[in-house]
Amino acid sequence: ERGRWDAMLYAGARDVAPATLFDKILSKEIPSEVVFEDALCLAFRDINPVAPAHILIIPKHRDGLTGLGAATAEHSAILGHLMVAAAAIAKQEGLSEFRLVTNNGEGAGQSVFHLHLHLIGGRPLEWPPG
Ligand code: IU
Repeated sequence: ERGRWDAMLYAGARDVAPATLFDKILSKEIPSEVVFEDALCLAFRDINPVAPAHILIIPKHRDGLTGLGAATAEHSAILGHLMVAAAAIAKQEGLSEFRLVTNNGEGAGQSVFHLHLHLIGGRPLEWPPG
C-alpha cells in the first residue's frame, strides 16, 4: 500500500502540464454520460460526436500523459489498460466494427491535452482518415 501511494504522489509531481476540462469531467463538476468506469479510467460519450458511437476513454491520473507522444515505458500498464477497456466498451456498445484513435498535437486534431482514446463506430468508416 505504501508503494502504491508513493507511486501516485510521484506521478502527480512529474505532471506539470496545465489542468484540462477533463479534470472537471473526472470530478463530475462538468456532467458527462459515463459508459464505463473503473479505478484507472473513465469512458464517456463525446459531447460533439462524429459517429453514432463516439466515446472517449481517459486515464483518471494523467501522470504526464498530455498525449501519446509523452508516453514512456512507465506508462505501459495504463496504456494497455486503456486498450483493453476500449475492447470491453466496444463489446458493451454492441460494436464489432470500430476505430480507436488518439490525436497527438494540434496539427493532428488534438484539443484537450489529457491523453484520450476516441472509440468511434456505428457507421461505415472510411480509410484513410482526413
Ligand atoms: P481531441 O482529439 O483532443 O480533439 O479530442 C477532444 C474531444 O473531447 C473532442 O472530440 C471534443 O468533442 C471532446 N470533448 C468532450 O466530449 N467534452 C468536453 O467537455 C470537451 C471536449 I472540452
